[in-house]
Amino acid sequence: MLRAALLLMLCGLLAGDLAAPAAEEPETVVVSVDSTSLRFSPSSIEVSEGDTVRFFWSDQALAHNAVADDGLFDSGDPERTVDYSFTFERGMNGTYTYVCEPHEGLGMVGEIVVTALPPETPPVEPTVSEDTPFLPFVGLLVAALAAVVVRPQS
Ligand SMILES: [Cu+2]
Repeated sequence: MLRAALLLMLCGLLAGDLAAPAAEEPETVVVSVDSTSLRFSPSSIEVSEGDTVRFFWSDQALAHNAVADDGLFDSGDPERTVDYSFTFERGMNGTYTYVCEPHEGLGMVGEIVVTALPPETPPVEPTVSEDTPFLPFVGLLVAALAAVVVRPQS
């Protein structure tokens, strides 16, 4: 059983190596309000193009909003409960500053650094060509491992 498990693990690793690198999944980063009620939390974040920033707070003592200095995003009127998301699309890399309008003078400001994605590459059809030396090698390796596994235990 142990050998079979090891073989499965090895096959998994080999398959992982052969697979094309997975595209980075878009993420959502939540910005809330900290316990002082006068600061975004976290006040500075770094995301990638394609990621979403979600301004989310509920039942706060004070009403807040999040408005980009350049007008790119705006959660609307200050509210004690806000759930507003903004997605930074490809090409929108840069540094964005924003404020809570009622509390900007008290330092309730934030920063979002958006990093660029690597250039898009067209999807490549996986092909098995006869001059690919690696695939037969993997076959041999798996066969050798299988031989070890099926050998009767002494
Ligand atoms: Cu505020």
